[in-house]
Amino acid sequence: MSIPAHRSVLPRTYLPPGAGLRVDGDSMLRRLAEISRFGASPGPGITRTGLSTEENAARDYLAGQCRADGLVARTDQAGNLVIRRAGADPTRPVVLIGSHIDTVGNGGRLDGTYGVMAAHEVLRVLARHDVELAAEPVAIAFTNEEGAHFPYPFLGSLAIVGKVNTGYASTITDRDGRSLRDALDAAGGDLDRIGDAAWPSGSIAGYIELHIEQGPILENRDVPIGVVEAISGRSILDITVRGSQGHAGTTPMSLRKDALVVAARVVLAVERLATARGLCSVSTVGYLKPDPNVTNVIPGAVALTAELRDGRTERLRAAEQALLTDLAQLGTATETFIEVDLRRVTHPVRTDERISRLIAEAADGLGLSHLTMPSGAGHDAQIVAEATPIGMIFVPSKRGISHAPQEDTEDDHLIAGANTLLHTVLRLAGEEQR
Ligand code: HGY
Ligand code: MN
Ligand code: MN
Repeated sequence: MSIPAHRSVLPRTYLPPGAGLRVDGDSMLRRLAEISRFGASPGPGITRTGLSTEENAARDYLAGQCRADGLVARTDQAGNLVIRRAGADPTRPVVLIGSHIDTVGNGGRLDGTYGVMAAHEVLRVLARHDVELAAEPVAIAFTNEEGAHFPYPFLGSLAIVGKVNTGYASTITDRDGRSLRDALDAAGGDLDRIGDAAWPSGSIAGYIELHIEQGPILENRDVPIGVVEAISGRSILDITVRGSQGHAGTTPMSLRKDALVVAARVVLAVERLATARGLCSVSTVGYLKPDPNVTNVIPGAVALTAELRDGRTERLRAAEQALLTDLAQLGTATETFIEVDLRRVTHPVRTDERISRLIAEAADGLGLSHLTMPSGAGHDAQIVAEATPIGMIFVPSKRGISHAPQEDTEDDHLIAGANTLLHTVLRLAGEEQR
């Protein structure tokens, strides 16, 4: 019977007697604070976007920490940092653990990075106690999970499952025109050889990702550990509305084809998909750029993105179709041209029942209450699921806030999550003490 956590936070010394291995929470938190410096200025929040100089510096910092611990850290052709124990037998199957170290703009210090630093700490503990396991735990820091600067999300995890569309990736530039190719080069990768980053089929026995919940459920239920059962899928529609640019003072209202007024109706149509029409779980326009974006000019064009998410594929498809129909009708009614490029970024996935059971057992063994729940956020785990069974562990987010400077989690919950990851790895990798 697991003991419910207390309203405030878990007392730091809360451990059942004879608990066995534990992470070094203080040193993990210290390194988490240190890596959070990269991208922290000018602030607020952290801007350490994928393949940026800030992410490269953070990766180098972590690689240095690994080497100081006697671990082997190397950057693959996709810019992922792969961390292993020295002298590990490369023929053994691998239990992969990790997450991403890139952030959104003005993001938080924990999204992704917490899971990477905890995975590093798990490898440190196993090495320090010389624990030999049937499968080898390997930690990974994926790059560009968010796609916040170079709009190719999940680049790193797509690379290890061999699913990068290099033709499309070679067309990707940031909004300043810098190519993803050049940025990947600067990060130590190589787009032309990104195929080398793929892991052989069957070489990964399982993948476990520890992550902050980024929502309010665990905190509201006062439960320290979430066992994720499914991860939402995501579609992005890149939309361009083309009207007629003109003089804001002399153009009669009846003669205007104001692209921004039409775009405003697009934004409301997107919002209604999830609210009034209930066609998908959530729908968002997070990016919108009028052109020329000048006070006394009627916008001639607007670029915007609609992002739709749901846990069920058929609902996502229906929501996509409903929006496409809305946009076609809106273009006709307003005599504007509305172009749409539909990108199905991820499919909804379910996590592996056996790994989820091991996560729950690990939490029980640590005396931590846990809750089975879905993930509304997307994660590298749903990409890695193409190659191996996956599991995800959540810890509470304060006030459910994420992708914002206020993103935060209690230290005790961060430590509890890392210990749950450690004991799930021990179970999944099949402990064989020497
Ligand atoms: O957007 C997401 O769901 C994730 O944070 N990349
Ligand atoms: Mn995120
Ligand atoms: Mn994340």
